[in-house]
Amino acid sequence: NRFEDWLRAAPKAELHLHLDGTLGAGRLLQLADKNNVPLPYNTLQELEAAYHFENLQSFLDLYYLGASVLREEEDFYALMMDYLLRCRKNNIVHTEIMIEPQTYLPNGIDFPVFMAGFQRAVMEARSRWGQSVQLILSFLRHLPESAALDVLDKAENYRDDFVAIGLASSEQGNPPQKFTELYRRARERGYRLTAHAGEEGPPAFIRSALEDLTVERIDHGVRCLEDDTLVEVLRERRIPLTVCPLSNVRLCVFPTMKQHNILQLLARGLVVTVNSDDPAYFGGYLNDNFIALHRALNLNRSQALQMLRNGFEASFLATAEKSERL
Ligand code: ES4
Ligand code: ZN
Repeated sequence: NRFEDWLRAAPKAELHLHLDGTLGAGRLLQLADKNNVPLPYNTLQELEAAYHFENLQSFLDLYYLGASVLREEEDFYALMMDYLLRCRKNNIVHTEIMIEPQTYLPNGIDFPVFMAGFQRAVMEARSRWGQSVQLILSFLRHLPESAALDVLDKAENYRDDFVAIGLASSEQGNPPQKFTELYRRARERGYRLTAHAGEEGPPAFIRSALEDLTVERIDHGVRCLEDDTLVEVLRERRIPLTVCPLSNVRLCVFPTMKQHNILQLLARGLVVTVNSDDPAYFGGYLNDNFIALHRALNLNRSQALQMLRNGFEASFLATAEKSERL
């Protein structure tokens, strides 16, 4: 297939990826066994049968359980290295990876353990094949802002490892304005700013992320189409949306891929990008997301090329580094 071959070969940027979302079922069970972490699933069949979600929360319950098997530096190294090798296979030349310390800290795993594993894998990929990688320090919004502030302070020892902060987890009941002080401090410390908004939450959450948190881009943001004035703000300010098609269908944000609104977002002049979110749970890496759009929505080359270019424009690379890629 000509489109698919062309797409696979095209250089890409990925901007919305949770590292814990790349933990495949096979490695998950292997690490649970190695680290003596008890799970309610004992076989690959049992575990994979659980990969059916009704909404974001039903997914997050399995996702946090899965991540709890990560315990030792070598586990974090292996997880990061597996994903970076996937980048190479998918021609993802630049990637921005969300790391969520609040998933590991309750298990007694602290920054020195997971950061050592992540840093070693990233350095290897940079030196072995010139992979471009930036890390995003992502906070869990179902937890209090005070907990996030403590993590931001802990991350000061790793300030150079993170380009930005992000905000993920349960959107319903946890509006962006809950984290106004976190974003104020992060901005002061020179972090770039992004946040999940408008995946399950209303357009008002996208507005709050822009106004209260002063984010430069929005993760997901697909519900913006419910508010014409908001669409105009996003278009005018060229605020990128990191859209995750397979994720949205698996989490029932849209009933099927044919009903996804990504081409409407693009037609409205928004800076739309394509991303995989949690590829091990949602049935595909970045190339699979583009191919699913081609099959369901007849995504054509010019639309795909626009979104590929948007990926580099929307990245947190410095302007000089961007122009080399574009
Ligand atoms: C997530 Cl799809 C999604 N939404 C919000 N938080 C998340 N964490 C991992 N995947
Ligand atoms: Zn996400």
